[in-house]
Amino acid sequence: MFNHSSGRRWWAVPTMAVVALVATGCQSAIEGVDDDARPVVLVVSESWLQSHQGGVGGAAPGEAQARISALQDSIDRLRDETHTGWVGRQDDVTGYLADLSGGSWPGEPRGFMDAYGADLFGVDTAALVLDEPDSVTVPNVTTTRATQAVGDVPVLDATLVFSGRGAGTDLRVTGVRGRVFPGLTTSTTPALTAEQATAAAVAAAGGGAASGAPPRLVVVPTGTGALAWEVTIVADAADVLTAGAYYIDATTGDLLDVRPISAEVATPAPASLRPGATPDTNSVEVTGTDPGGRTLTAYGLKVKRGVELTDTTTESWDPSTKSGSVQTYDASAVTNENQLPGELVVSRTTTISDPDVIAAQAFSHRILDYYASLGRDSWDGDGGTLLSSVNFGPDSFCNAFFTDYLAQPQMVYGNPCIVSGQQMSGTLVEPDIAAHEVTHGVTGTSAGLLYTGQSGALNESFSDYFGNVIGNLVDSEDNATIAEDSCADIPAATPFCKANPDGSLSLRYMLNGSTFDDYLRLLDPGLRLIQLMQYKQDSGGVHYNSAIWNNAMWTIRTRLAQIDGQPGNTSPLAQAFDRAAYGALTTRLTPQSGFLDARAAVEQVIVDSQLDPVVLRTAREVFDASRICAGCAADIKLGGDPISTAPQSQQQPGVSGDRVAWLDLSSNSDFAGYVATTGVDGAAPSLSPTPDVVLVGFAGDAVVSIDVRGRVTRTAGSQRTAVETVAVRPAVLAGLGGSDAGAAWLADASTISYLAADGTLTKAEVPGLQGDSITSIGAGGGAVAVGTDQGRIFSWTPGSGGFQQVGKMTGAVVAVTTYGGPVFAIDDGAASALVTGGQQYPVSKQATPLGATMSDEYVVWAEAVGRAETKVGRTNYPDTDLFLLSLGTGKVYDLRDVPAQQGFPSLSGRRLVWMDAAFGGDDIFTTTVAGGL
Ligand SMILES: [Ca+2]
Ligand SMILES: [Ca+2]
Ligand SMILES: [Ca+2]
Ligand SMILES: [Ca+2]
Ligand SMILES: [Zn+2]
Repeated sequence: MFNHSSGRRWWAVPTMAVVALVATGCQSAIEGVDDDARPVVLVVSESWLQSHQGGVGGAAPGEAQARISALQDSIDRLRDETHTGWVGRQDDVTGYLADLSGGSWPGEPRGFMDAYGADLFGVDTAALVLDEPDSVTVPNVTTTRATQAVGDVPVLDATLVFSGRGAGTDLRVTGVRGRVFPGLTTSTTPALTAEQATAAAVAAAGGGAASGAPPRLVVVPTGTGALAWEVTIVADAADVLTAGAYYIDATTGDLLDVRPISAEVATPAPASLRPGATPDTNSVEVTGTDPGGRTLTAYGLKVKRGVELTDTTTESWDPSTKSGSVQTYDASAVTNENQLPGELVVSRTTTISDPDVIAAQAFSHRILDYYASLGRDSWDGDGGTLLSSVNFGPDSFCNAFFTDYLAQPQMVYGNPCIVSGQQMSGTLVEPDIAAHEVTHGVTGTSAGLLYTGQSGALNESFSDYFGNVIGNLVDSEDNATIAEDSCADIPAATPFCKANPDGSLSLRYMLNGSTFDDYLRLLDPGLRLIQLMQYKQDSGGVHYNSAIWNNAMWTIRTRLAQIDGQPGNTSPLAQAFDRAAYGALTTRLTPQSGFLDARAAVEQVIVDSQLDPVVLRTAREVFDASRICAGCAADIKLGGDPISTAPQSQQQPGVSGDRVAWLDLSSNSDFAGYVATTGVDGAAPSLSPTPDVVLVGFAGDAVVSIDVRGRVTRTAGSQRTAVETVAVRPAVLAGLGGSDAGAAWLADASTISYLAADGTLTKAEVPGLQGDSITSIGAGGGAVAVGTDQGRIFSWTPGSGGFQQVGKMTGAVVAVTTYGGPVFAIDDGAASALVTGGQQYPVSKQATPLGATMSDEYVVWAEAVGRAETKVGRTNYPDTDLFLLSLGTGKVYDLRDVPAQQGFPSLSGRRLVWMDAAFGGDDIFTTTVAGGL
């Protein structure tokens, strides 16, 4: 999205490592591998170790130690043989290596895997399909991608990437990253047909329909492997929970897994441009005038009715598959995203009358040409067709976006932005916007940067960077403004067209002066609040925080052009830097990468590409001045002790005694993830087996989770028990009320399930709903509270009677908590109230929907304390602090008067945990609250 984000992004990049520790002499947890004389050659995975030590997780005692010793021996052997400093990092899932680097081995990846594959990665060359080497994306570096297969059937999520140097007989392997799965022996002959599997997937989805893409056979890498049909289900645009890839066991017809990802499940292939194919013989040139008055030339195909806007003159055009063209559709008649792309435009003559149509068709081709010049085969690196739809939505839509969730990803442009009669912008079909959106497609099929917090800000920023690089090339300009052409005829600043220091108007300005000290510390409120009330806070401020990376990158580029004494469009140094930025994005970054990772990636590629030393020096100076450097961020006052500050988004924290649990979004979805659990000491967390959980909370010592299919699971120690299956959409809207005594969730429209600490399940109907829907659930002290969209508050003590209405808020109840009898509720009008002893007392008027919790002594919630501001503008988002109400004295305290948003508190006794944005992402913090307040 250009202005606002969608909660709906799916990325197809494998999950990266979560936690690891170095196996040195001081880590005595690993018996038999402590050898002070050895160099540290292996970073052991704490996650893998926890689940494989002492026989847990199917491993025999001692097996974990044996594996680690064997890996160390193999790395030592490799070091000895090559006399180079190889270091390995153990994979969290397989226990073999996830990353090997630091050395140099003479030969090709194939030979390397013959010699070392089985020992280091658990598979050898026979299990791999190697792609053609790519030496285009990063000059002087050769990247070779390999996927694992059983027979002809690809193994899901199994990829290794080899980096190397040199060519021909002088080729060397210098690094291997990724994950492959040993021990897969499943048969590859399906018992079910594709049709039977499709029917099973549609039934399992309970809605939606199979996409046009034919199901494919894959091996799901659990145990010895399970042969499965992968069926893509598409659904209504808003239905993020039904749509996804469904994996149907090809032998039994059982549903094995669901993943919230698009049809683009294939791993992105490296650039491998086919030799330019000949355009279709019916190809003709078309012309027209775009909304900015440019005379543009594009291409179409002669058909009976005139000229169809399919451009087959692109470098990615492939006549055999009819893919890789550029097409433009008219979406005037489209009323929801499901009907996209609309009608393929057919013009009666070669003169195109709709200015938006000729603009989309011409700019799209220019954008693909630019990426082809970097060695990329269309937007997806795999020769995909680039579709655009113009004239989408009402005039107040005011946006353009790149869909990566429809069966056929595409560009969508709204009309000029008019809100309440005021013209906010001109056309949105202009070069910067087009290139910005297509670059989202490039990112989605390469780094897969998650659209939240720092990774989301980087995702936005790379789109602005290449949007402006390409926009400047198209227009032969040298500006730092984004979407200035949309503001050409706007007389004065509007919310879309903002005033720049030089007097110009544009949507954003690259040289905005922001540094990391200006980082907007907002939380990403997660799926429930997005679906319930569109409360998304720009996914943690991605369109504000992108300004920091924009400013740094464009400053570097501008200085390099100045050194060359040329405009950016022709400066060799600026172009070399563009290539380094592209190499960093497509070969070094991962879904969770933050600003420091991105700086390191850019600098690594500059070094590997052997660019003029002035490029590295300039980049370092500017990154330092932008405060994008380890340890150079301004001192931030913290509200407590960090439990987890890993770069991914951590949401829905809960505490029970000294245990903490949360939802870890480190996989390929912005809303479904792993359950992470650890102690209040913040030791490395352990993760649930699959990243498909949407709700999590404690029920006593046990953890309760609800996954994308509505399956409720109780996990106590290593024991996982299926509790029940619920309708997932209403359950997500209501949320999961967890506590150290028990957990409650919505079993169906009016029935609440309560799981006590001992595992007992009790159900109760909420009476007298009168058509209300339940919008929040809280649990604590053995009681349950629910709130509705009409403001009604109900309370129930499982084991003694049913629900009773106890209170009424003015607006919809968006957060509710209880302990024993008293209930605390927050409505969507920012009012909070305490209900106790049959009375309702107003508490505050600036309460946020960012959660509430309660003990026998205190209530804690997130209160707005001002407005978050940045160098690039005021936001509509509050700064928040955790407030405390003492039930004993009635006093209210600002518990944590510290910068950054705090929210989603959870209490167990006086132990408090919450979500905190102090470090620029969604992290988990803890403290103990004093008594006697
Ligand atoms: Ca521009
Ligand atoms: Ca322009
Ligand atoms: Ca704060
Ligand atoms: Ca985080
Ligand atoms: Zn964007």
